[in-house]
Amino acid sequence: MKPVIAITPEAITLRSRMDGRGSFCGVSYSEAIELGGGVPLIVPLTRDHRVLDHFLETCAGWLLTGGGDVAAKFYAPRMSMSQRKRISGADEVRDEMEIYVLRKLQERDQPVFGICRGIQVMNVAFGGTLMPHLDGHRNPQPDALAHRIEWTKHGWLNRAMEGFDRVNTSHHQAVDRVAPGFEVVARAPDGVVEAMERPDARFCCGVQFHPERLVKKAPQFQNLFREFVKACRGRR
Ligand SMILES: [Mn+2]
Repeated sequence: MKPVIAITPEAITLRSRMDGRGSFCGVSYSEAIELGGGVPLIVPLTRDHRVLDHFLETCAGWLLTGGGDVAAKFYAPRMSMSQRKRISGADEVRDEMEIYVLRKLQERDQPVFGICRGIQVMNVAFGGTLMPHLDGHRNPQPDALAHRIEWTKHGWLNRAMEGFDRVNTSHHQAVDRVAPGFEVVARAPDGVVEAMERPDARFCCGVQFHPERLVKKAPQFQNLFREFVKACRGRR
């Protein structure tokens, strides 16, 4: 049996629809899970713990995807107005849902992989903070290997990517103070955190770049999903 991987979607609003609030998940995420040997399952946006507990029970691992910014109240309740203005696309239902799921996954030692916003909400869920805005990390081409990374520690991610050191970049926030229990494993040349992992977990990793957009371009990115799905095997 292939492991079922829960994927969290992005909250979006379509003004053209009466019931405009909905969820969206780029097909590149589900395709990357399929390529990695798993079965993707896009979960609903909800903060109902009974519903989330059901998916925690029935899915082998979770993939946290990109999207809007995490609301400031979850990591910097006293943030200045000028900084707060840089935050966009925050959805508190998604924030609360992912923070709840992350803490439960930690308790259960179940695998989780966070991409872009995923690494950021992972850091927030365990007590870290975010930079509300930074320049130089937005490249309009989704699969351009736009900047280098320097691997600072060996671990899951470095091994899976065989030390490959060029990534795409499509973010305006980043991890600031790193949550206790996590190790930064890769940084951009300007010092921005590009990957981190929790050494004592079965698989708890986050990347600031978008490997799902590069799986067909370089095998190292596909390896990330294969290793993640492999870590999920053996769990329901
Ligand atoms: Mn970057």
